[in-house]
Amino acid sequence: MTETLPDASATLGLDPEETMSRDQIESLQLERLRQTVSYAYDRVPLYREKYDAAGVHPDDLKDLSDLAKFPFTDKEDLRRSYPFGMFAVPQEQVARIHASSGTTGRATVVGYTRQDLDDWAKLGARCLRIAGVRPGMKVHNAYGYGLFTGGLGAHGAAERLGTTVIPMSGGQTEKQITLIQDFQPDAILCTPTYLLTIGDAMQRAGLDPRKTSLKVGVLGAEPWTEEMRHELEEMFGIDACDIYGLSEVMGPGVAGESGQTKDGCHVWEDHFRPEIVDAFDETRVLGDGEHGEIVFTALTKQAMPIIRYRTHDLTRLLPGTARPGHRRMGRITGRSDDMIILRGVNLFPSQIEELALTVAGLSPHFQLEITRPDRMDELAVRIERRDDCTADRAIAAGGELQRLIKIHVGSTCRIDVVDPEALPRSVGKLKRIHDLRPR
Ligand code: DLL
Repeated sequence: MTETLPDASATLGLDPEETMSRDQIESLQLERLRQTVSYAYDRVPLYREKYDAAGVHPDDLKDLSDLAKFPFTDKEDLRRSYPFGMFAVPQEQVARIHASSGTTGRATVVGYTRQDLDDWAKLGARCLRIAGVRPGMKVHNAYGYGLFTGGLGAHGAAERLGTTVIPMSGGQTEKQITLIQDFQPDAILCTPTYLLTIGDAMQRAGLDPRKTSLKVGVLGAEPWTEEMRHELEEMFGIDACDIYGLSEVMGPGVAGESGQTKDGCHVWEDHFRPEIVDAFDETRVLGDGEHGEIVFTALTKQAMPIIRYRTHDLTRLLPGTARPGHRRMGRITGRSDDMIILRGVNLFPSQIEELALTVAGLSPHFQLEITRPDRMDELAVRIERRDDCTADRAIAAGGELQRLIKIHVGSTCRIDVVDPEALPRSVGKLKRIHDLRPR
């Protein structure tokens, strides 16, 4: 008998659903979709009221495309149901609660049963594994622990994969650096801007981030660009992969990027059905490849079913590559509520990041300030020069960025190039936009 080589899925211990064909995934989705919509209708008054008012019933789901007949769910629904009105199980079956503070209004609260936590860990582990993290590796987790889903979500994922987890949480940058040097982790989990903060702090302390033991970064929770990937990979000599998720839909691990193809996050479609809708007319469901807002339906959640959740994240769906049965998301270009409309021109912070990182002498540390001095909105980009860029050269670099923004985005803005370390650093999700317009 000839010996056959074990295939990649057996060697890596992939979940069987990861290697399903598109057809298999879609029939699983339909079965799960019918179950979850009936489950939500029977157990959560908000869904029943919405569906009755819209004249739809779970029995109307004959096909995946029938999902478009059902109303959306949004953050406001969660706020109105504060704290536990969206839960579908009695409290004693809720094993954990997370909440996001949000900048305005009430927190949005989410709950998980034991089974939900188990699914979350499994999908998070998939994201780490597809990025290149392996059982037995040491994983430094610098996502914030607590009510934020990042820390505990990534923790569960890393444990499930069989790694040694270092639960550092966010902040205390000096201590992060000490532990990275002393514990010699193979992988780091944090936001891209926090990794930048750590790298910067290392360089200032005379340490070379390329000399750490780190090989992989699994980075997410905020928008970032290919230029930022390049910056971080160069800075640390690592592979930097994306991980996407949101609390309302589960937390980190809804989608993860392959370290081999680095071409966007695969949505784990055995557990989530994504749709893209027109960001300005949500009644229009768009096709694969078209840009719009991504909407998610969780197919297996018990404690808090979520159907057609409006994320406000702008992206598109692309065919799967590393996991062909699961579609990929393009990079999130921004959130529809983070879009700056400057004299009629739409602009996202990620466009500034992309352009700034092509200008020699400018660093990735920037913030956007919107003011309204004379009834007209003005945008100022405050950006740090790099250490090796003199203050004189920085003026020219600022002029170059201004020119690029005018050409590529179409907006005129002021550029203030400031000294290194003049801007606040992120320890988690970075707030790039400072809106100083009168309310
Ligand atoms: O940020 C979950 C998470 C934690 C994802 C750690 C990845 C890593 P929320 O606090 O509810 O949950 O924020 C969700 O963050 O709607 C996006 O706007 C943004 N976001 C999350 N991941 C990415 C990403 C977590 N990879 C919101 N790229 C989402 C761009 C992201 N934006």
